[in-house]
Parts: sequence; C-alpha cells; structure tokens
Amino acid sequence: MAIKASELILNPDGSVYHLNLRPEHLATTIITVGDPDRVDRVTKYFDTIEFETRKREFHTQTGTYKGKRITVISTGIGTDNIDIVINELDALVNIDLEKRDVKDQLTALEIIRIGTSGSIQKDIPLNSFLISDYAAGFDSLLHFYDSEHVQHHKISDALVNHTNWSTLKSRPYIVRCNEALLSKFSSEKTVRGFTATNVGFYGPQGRVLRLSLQDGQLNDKLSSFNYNDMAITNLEMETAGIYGLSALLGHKALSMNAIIANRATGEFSKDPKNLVDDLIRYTLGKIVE
Ligand code: R1P
Repeated sequence: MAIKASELILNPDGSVYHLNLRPEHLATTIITVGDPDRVDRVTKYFDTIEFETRKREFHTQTGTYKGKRITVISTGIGTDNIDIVINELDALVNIDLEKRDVKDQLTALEIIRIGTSGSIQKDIPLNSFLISDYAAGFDSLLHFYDSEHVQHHKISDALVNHTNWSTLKSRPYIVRCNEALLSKFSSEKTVRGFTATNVGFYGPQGRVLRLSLQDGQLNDKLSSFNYNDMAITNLEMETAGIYGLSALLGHKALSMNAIIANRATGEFSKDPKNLVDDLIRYTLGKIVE
C-alpha cells in the first residue's frame, strides 16, 4: 500500500519535506550536530564536498573524508527535531519515494551525533569526551511509537522510584547505543556515560532564572541514581530520541558529547569551540579507522 501524500510529504523536486534531500544526496554514514554552523566546522576537514542544502535548522553537506563518503546534517535543538530528522533520513534509504512503498531490502545507517553537554558528576570534568552508552528520555517522543521492545524497563522503574518522578511528567524511557559503534569509538580519551535527554534547557535541566521548579532536587537525584554501578552522567537534549528511533528503524547510533559545563561544580568551559573541534577531529578519525 502506497504511503499517502499527506503522510510522506515530498517537495516538487522529489526531496523529503523538511530535510530537502533526495536519496542520492545521502551517505550511509551520517554525522548529526545541533548547530547549523557546526556543519562547516566538520566538513572543513573533508577532501571534497559534493552537495549542500539548507532548510530551516536543517543544514546538510555530503562529501568525503579520507575517501569515506559522509553526510553531515544539523538537527537544531531537541527531540522534536530528531523525530523529523531520523524519520526522513530513514525514508531516504528505506522507502521507494516514487512508488511510496517500503523497500524489500532495508539499509542500516550509521548515525553519529557530535554534540555538547553538561556533566552532573564532579568526577567527569570539563573537556571530557563522553560517549552515551545508555540514554534516558525525559521527553515523551518514544512513547508515541510502538517501542516497548527497545526500552529497558527495569532501569526506568528504578529511576522513577529513586527520583519520586512526578506522574505529571512523561515517564523516562531508557534506550541504548549501538554496541559495535560504542567499542569502535571508545579509547583512553573517552568516558562512557548514561545521558539524560531533557525536553528543555532551563527548568527541565534544573536551571533557575526567575521560575521555581516542580522538583529542585532533580539533578541531585539523577547524579545519585545508581543502577548496576551505572550513574547518570550528563544532560543534553537529543541523544535518547536518536537512540530510540534508530533502534526501532534498524539504524546504528552513537552520541559523542563534548563536556562544556559541569553542573555539579558550576564551571563552564573557557574554550568550548576548541573542545568541539577536538571532538570533531577525534570522531572523524574513528570513522575512518
Ligand atoms: C543546548 O544549548 C543545545 O546544546 C546541546 C543540547 O543537546 C542542545 O541541543 O547539544 P548541541 O551542542 O549538539 O546542540
């Protein structure tokens, strides 16, 4: 059954609605970044750039790094954008856009996020490269999909108990990275972590400017949570959505975080730009290793 025009929207040139990409524009190894300007900061290391497009917060370039074809795309901020990006990337490889049918042969993409994040553990200092082994989604994105089978329910039960999680908020969903990518990208330069993906930057991540919080102790409860010696290490806004949707669609995902803030000590990096640059070079090196 063909997918209707209202469900899979294509532009007049045949590209997918938000990302503005056609299948031939996409490599099977994809780097996602939050900031549209960070795309050039990745591709400045490329040998060649064959394609570029921009629409809203979605800026894409495809080219080669040391001979390897890679697409770099910005997602903007938040898991609401991740829903668009991962679904449209999947459609580009796994749906025949002319027939509007799911292909018989499915392609697994490698999706690697290079992002920034704040640590909530004193012993994960500024300037660390943290790879998200597990992620907890405090947004509700995954609950809109038939997704029970990719979630780690015992961990979410323990987290709900430990934090006395308000039923007014979406239940945390726990998802995991692709283990093969985790071992490929790990080294003495990286630490493994359990990343909490939140639905906002201020209140949801415990920042108080003028508004008081429903639970002012949440960050402390998250940092003291322990499940089989696994503690929640850092906060950001995309990883759980990327892991959850990638697991559902059969893609391999990994999230690399430059730790630019330590919320436990109140410090902020003096040179976040250089740190992100180092993480970009490290990640590109691992992709072609
Ligand atoms: C918030 O400032 C943004 O920074 C972090 C958060 O996940 C959020 O997107 O990541 P990026 O630097 O990758 O955008």
